[in-house]
Amino acid sequence: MMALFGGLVSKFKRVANKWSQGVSNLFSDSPLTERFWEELESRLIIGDVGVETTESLVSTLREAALEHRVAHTGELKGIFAEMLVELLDEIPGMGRPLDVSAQPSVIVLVGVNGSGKTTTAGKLAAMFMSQGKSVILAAADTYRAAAIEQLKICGERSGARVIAQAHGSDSAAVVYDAIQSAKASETDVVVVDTAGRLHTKSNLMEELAKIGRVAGREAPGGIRESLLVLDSVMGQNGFTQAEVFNKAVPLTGVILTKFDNTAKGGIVISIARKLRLPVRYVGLGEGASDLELFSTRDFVCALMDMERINDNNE
Ligand SMILES: Nc1nc2c(ncn2[C@@H]2O[C@H](COP(=O)(O)OP(=O)(O)OP(=O)(O)O)[C@@H](O)[C@H]2O)c(=O)[nH]1
Ligand SMILES: [Mg+2]
Repeated sequence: MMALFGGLVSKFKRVANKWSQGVSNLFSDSPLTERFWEELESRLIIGDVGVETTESLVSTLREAALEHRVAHTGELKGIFAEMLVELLDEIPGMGRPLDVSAQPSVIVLVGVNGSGKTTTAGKLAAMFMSQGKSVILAAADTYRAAAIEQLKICGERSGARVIAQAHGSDSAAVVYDAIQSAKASETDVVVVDTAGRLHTKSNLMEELAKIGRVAGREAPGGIRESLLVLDSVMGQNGFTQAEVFNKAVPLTGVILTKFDNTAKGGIVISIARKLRLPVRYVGLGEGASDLELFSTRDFVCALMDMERINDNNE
C-alpha cells in the first residue's frame, strides 16, 4: 500500500502548481498586514475552496494570529497547515483505502456524463487485482452500447471479469447478475459502472435507487459503497449533483477525477467541509494505473510547500 503514497506530494504539486505556489508564497516571512488576509481570502476562493469555507478558515486563522501575537506571515504557515489537516481528517474515511474485506464488496460508481465513471471502474479493478483481489465489473450503463464495450476493454486490460447484458436491458438486473456471479465464484469485489445521467432526469435517478436496493438485498453482509465520481475541473459546480445523487443512493465517498487537469485543488477542502464525504482516491490521468489513494498530509504538504506536517497522533 505504501508504494501508492510514493510521489503523491510531487504529483499534487505538479497538478495544482500555480495555485498552491500562490497560496504558499503568501506565507513567506513578511509582516502580517490586512493585505495578507485579503490576498489569502481571494486565493482560496480562486482555488475553489468555496466562499463559506474560505471565510471560516480565514476567520479561524485570524483568531489564531491574535492569540499567538503573530507578527510575520511565516509564523502562520504551520498553523494553517494543521488547520487544513484537521478539517480534512475530521471526515471518517478521508484518504483511506476502501475496505473490501467482505465478500463480495459492492462499489457503485455514480456521477454525471463524462465525469470519469467507466475509466475509474477500470482503474479500481486494476488496483484491486494488483492487491490480489478478484474483481467483477458490472456494466450497468446499459444506455449506450459503446459504454458496455468501453467497460469490456477495461476488463481485458485489468483481467477483471465483466458482467454485461444487451444494450438497453435493465441495469438493476445486470447488478443482480453480477452479485450472484460474484457469490457463486467467491469474487471479492464488484465494481458497478452506471450511466452518466443528467441529475434532472428523475427516472434515471429511480433506476439508480433500484440498483442500490438490489445491491442492498443481494449483498447484505457485504460492504457497499456508493461513490460520487466528481470531475475536479467542474469544481464547486459539481456540488449540486451530489445532493441529487445522494437522494437516490446515499453517497459514502468521492473519487476526484481529472486532478491532473485542474489548475486548483481547493475542491478537496470544500468536499470535506460541505459534502462531509471522504475523498478516497484521485484520478491523475487517463491510464489504468493513474489512480492514487488520497492523502491528507501529502495534499496539505503540496499546497503549503512543506516537507512534513507535525502529527500529534504519531
Ligand atoms: N486527464 C484525465 N482524464 C480522465 C480521468 N478520468 C477520466 N478521464 C477522461 O475523461 C473522459 C470521460 O471518462 P469516462 O470514464 O468515459 O466517463 P464516464 O463518467 O464513464 O462518462 P459517461 O459514461 O458518458 O457518463 C475520458 O476521455 C477519460 O479518459 C483523469 O483522472 N484524468
Ligand atoms: Mg461511462
